[in-house]
Amino acid sequence: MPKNPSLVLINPWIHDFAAYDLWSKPLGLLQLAAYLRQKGYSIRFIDCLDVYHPAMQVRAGLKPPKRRAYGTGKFWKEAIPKPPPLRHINRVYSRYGILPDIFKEELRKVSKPKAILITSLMTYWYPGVSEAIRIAKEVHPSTPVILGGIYARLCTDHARGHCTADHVVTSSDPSDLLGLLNDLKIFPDEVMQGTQPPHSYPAFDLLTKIDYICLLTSTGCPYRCRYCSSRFLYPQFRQRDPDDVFEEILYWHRHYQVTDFAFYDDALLINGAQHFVPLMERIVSSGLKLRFHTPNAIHIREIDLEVARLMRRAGFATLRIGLETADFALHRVLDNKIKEGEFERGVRNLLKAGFQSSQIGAYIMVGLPNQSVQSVKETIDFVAANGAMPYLAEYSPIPHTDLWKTALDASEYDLASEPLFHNNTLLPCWDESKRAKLPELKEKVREARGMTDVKAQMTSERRQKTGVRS
Ligand code: B12
Ligand code: SF4
Repeated sequence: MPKNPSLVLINPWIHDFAAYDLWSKPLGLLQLAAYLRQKGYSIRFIDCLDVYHPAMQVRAGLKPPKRRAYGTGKFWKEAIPKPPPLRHINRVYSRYGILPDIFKEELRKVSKPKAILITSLMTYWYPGVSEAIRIAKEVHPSTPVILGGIYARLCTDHARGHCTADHVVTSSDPSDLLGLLNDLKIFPDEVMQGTQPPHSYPAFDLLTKIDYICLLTSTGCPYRCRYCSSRFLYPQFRQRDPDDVFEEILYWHRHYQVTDFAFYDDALLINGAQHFVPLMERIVSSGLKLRFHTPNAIHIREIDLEVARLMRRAGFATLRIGLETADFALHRVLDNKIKEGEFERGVRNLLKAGFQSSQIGAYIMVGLPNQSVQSVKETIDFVAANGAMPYLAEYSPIPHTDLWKTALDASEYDLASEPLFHNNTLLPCWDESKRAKLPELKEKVREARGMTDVKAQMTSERRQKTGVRS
């Protein structure tokens, strides 16, 4: 690697009321880093969310963020003033990540980079993106800044108007970025010619420390749920060769001793016989001791007993299921991904395969336009009654989704011109009276989780007494 890399890639801060590292890594940016390295560019990666940044560890008075199971945990954080549109929210707003002066020091380590590339994720996290761009431009005023990622794609006009990037890229095809770099006369470094990057997988080796690897075995999703932007972001559903995914897993395990892997797929289990099952069979027969997680949720209807057993044997440690609601009339309006009886059957298969209730979480959407509080309560009961753990997922309205227009009509916020109002913490599509019930719903979830735990323990004790193996 040359001393002075030509491209700086930035994973910006999160500005929000809450943020948690739930296997959260800038996978898109790390994919680009790998691609650009292969094309001969030299890269400096600056991760504003780096939990292990050496300069943060030695700063007096800072308490290191607590890390939890399987590589998840807290970020560094510093309270900051709320942006004016969020002033009325009675909660502390923070910048999650490293301190701005440490970020500046990182930028200064590279003299005259040829371009600065920055990613973006949630639409309502754009203030962290803007701040990072502003500082990058202060330090390197003559370097072009290129913004890409999910916010840039979902709110392109806003990004062009509010972030001071010189270019906003809306494509998910890395060759379009290459085209832009060529137009800007930013070519691969001569010094890199002939040197081989270590691998072609997303460049997790650029992180200070790898706690886990995020995997994408497919892009897109064959479903068309009205609240989701998967179809807009990835119009085609494409799956990778399972052997190639297996090699990727093996690479990180062998070279970096990684044991935790989180799937980012929108539709991991679809077309399972050709995709998921062969991948898991290879994992099982390799004898590797790995743990898998599905923070982005999986489709319960795909989990028959064979799949459940395979998941268990392969090492799935935490599962999240996209139930959303137990109100099937609402499902028929919003999506077509689950029918009556499928959740019960899938959870039964998982329990039969030996998963504990505590490992099976079901996401329940809260705050959808026209959704009642009662329907959320009934869904919590439904999940608990079936031996799974309820997890509330507050609805974030997303531009370019089918439900966007309904969300605009239902919300008292100006969602169209201010992405800060997409923040799921606001429950922007519920009125004040329904919002006031959120603490009650959270309490109900806590109780339901406790009950499910107790029930699971009793079942296991009963099984032990009667000699039934779990
Ligand atoms: C994994 C994931 C998560 C993870 C965390 C991910 C992380 N890194 O932190 C978890 C499970 C924790 C999560 C949580 C949530 N998520 Co989420 N998540 C995703 C998901 C599935 C994948 C993101 C990803 O990495 N994609 C893969 C990479 C390869 O794609 P990419 O980043 O877009 O990068 C490509 C391009 O954009 C481009 N690119 C990227 N950077 C750059 C930079 C430059 C310079 C250039 C040129 C190009 C470029 O190149 C890449 C290669 O093609 C997306 C949906 C999706 N399919 O993308 C939803 C998504 C981002 N999440 C969404 C939502 C709604 C949520 C939740 C609100 C759900 C909930 N109600 O609880 C929470 C919010 C959490 C919070 N704290 O606020 C929404 C967005 C909402 C919004 N308003 O922005 C999405 C779009 C899904 C949806 N429903 O439509 N999420
Ligand atoms: S199944 Fe999941 S990823 Fe697919 S469209 Fe529905 S919500 Fe989006």
